[in-house]
Amino acid sequence: MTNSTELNKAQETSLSRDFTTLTRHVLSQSGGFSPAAYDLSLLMGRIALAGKMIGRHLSQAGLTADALGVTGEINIQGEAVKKMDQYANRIFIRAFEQSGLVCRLASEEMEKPYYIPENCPIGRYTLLFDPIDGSGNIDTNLAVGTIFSIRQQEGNDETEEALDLLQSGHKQVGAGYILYGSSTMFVYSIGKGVHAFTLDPSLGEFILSTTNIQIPSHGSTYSINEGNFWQWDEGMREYIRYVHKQSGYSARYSGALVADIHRILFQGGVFIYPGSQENPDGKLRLLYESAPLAYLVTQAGGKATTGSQDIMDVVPKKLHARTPLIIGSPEDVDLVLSFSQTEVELPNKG
Ligand code: P6P
Repeated sequence: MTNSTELNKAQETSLSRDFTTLTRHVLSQSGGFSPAAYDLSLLMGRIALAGKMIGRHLSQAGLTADALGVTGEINIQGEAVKKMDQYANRIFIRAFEQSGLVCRLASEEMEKPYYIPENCPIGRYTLLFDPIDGSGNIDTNLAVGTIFSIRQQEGNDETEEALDLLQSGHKQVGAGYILYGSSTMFVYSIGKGVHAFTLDPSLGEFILSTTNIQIPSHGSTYSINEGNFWQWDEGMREYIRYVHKQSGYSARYSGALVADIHRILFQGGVFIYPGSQENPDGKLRLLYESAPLAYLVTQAGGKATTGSQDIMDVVPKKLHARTPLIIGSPEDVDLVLSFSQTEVELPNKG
């Protein structure tokens, strides 16, 4: 029989949890109630609003005429544009117009940055984002995500080159992702640890579910598209042969970077999208995919590298620059790197 004290304690815990909303948490993380803290909290709240609207559209896509499939256009990446990509990109634009928060949006779906001049005198942030990561999964109802990165707006560079964005990942003031999976989750950091929120549809709020996530030092998962095996260099092929021979490794690859990273953030392991003979820089974009995820994973105690340089140190030459990516638990990233030396010294795994 639960006595009233235990009941009250449980109710108190539940109430406290329900009031730890995303915007309140960002305020507490920002260490006070300064205008900058409020701006960041409101900005995160607008990203969350966009995520809720995208999640709602995804959940009804199968029942909504004209929601699925391709638009017939090819984006700057040379990829077929999914209708959902375009919808999600428009959602972000609408979420930040008249917000006074963000002066410029840079997206995988837009060749050039999108300026919101009425915000620029006030909103001193640039938001970089991949509105739907893994959109190939949409038509088969598999997990997809949104990735975002927040940088200070420096100068009034309204030229389309957005030269001030071509700086390293250390210039990020915050980053995160939204995972549209069995539940919708919002995971972010503003440099004080990594925190996860789960959408409570009955409240329409993202509620804190895991705080100060620490990635395990090692995990059993290796996540890579082995269909490209013969495209890789010999060191990467040796790594794959090594994990094939070792017991205790599992291959998991969803086709959506956010879903694979989310698994690794919580359970450990390594995600790899290497360069190939055809595409030495790999496939993933730096500014709105690899750099924000590197920011998060390193905040959680993990590692992220191109194979020769920390992702956070890479300075892009162009807005849609690509980069190879090896990211995850420190021991597992180091194991991959140990095969990239010319002499393969097999780690003495038992
Ligand atoms: P591949 C989705 O297109 C994406 O950008 C990531 O979400 C995903 O990890 C990767 O590309 C999948 O690429 O070449 O293995 O299909």
